[in-house]
Amino acid sequence: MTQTANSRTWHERALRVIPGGVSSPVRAFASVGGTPRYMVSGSGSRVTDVDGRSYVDFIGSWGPMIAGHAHPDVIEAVHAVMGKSFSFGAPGPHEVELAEEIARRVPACERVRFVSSGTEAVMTAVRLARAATGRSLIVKFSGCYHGHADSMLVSAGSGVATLGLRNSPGVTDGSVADTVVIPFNDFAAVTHVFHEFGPSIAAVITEPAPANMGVVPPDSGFVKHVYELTRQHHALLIFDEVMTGFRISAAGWYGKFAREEEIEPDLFTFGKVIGGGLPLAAVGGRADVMELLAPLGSVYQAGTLSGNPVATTAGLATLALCTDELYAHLDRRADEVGGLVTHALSTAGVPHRHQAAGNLFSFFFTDKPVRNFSDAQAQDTRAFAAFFHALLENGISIPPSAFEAWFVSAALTDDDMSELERVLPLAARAAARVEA
Ligand code: KE4
Repeated sequence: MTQTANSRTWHERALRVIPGGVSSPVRAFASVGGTPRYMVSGSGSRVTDVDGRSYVDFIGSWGPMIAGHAHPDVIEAVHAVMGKSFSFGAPGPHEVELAEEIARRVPACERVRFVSSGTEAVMTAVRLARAATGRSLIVKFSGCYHGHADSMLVSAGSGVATLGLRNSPGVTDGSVADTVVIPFNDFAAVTHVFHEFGPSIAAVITEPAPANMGVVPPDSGFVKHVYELTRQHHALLIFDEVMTGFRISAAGWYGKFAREEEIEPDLFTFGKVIGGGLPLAAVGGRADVMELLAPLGSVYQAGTLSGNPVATTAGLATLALCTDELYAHLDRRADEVGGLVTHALSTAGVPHRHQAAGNLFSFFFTDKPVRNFSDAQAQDTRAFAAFFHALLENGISIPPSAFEAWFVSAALTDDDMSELERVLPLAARAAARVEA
């Protein structure tokens, strides 16, 4: 496997000052091996590394670059405000406009509070749920990732799954004592946990369609079942839509699937797309719950840069591009990519599962359905690694983990698809050689 010299040099230099050489573990190629590529620019559907090598990008900063890199509308909007200072530590019009846009798209978000990361949004949602109910227990599903707050780092997905960690040192038993973890898509388990602990459960938090163990869509009726149990037991339902929100529809998974099933979460967390690539996330939901937040209520939460004018402007400009036509286009592109990869892996005789939630999708290297985290962990990650590197060596950048979703952008072109189609047989054969 040839390394791009400059990425290697940069990585050696990074390792001397940054743990693992990265600012977020999943970027380190820990589960696929090799040296991460050091990226320096992006435009449309492509990113370019320090060696000047260009890649069709299916990571998109893990979701935010839904309209493509350096979209001229977003760049222009940010340029128009950044010259007026980046942050005031005071309220401003842009955050009001962004909150109004979120509430327009997701009417269940009667109030919105901005933070700087999905982790902070989840921390706030969990604290609110406990304050609103006076209860302690939070139920989560194994393989779902809700950021790196202590109470959520139990059988988490994404980088925790990628690194094969069960939990994290430094997370005390006390801080996870009130977190109950059950398998996703397990109707009996969620019924049992409410039967056992109902009066103590503050909330269930879930990715409505988990995408941090790879993409594991909910079985028909599962989310509704969870919702109904929360109603019966007066617990809250928190939809963690940091990944799905404003990506799989104008109103995320909620807009695409939940409303028609009359599922009304009490709280939501959002991130990624609403910041357009700048640090911005949000917690939103029922006014009576959200207004427990200081300064109206006594649930404390704060952030120096929360809702700053540059990040909110980038989010507004990105959402302005996220029209129904864009979502329809993303769905078509996602279907196209899924078809190309499935054809190549099938032709090479590589066992695989293509699983999708709207335009979020991933491939598991197994021939068995993946309905939960233990199914996902049973996949052949070595075959994935071979597939990953063969693509990367040939100019296609997919997430460096078998436990992540692929991200399509509206900037993908037919030429990008042709490039992918050209490289896929080679990558599929690389996976087949490992399988053999
Ligand atoms: P951040 O704190 O990374 O902004 O958001 C945490 C988070 C919360 N909830 C969900 C459903 C999420 O997917 C995330 C973060 N997603 C990962 C990608 N799988 C971030 C990538 C990374 O950790 O570098």
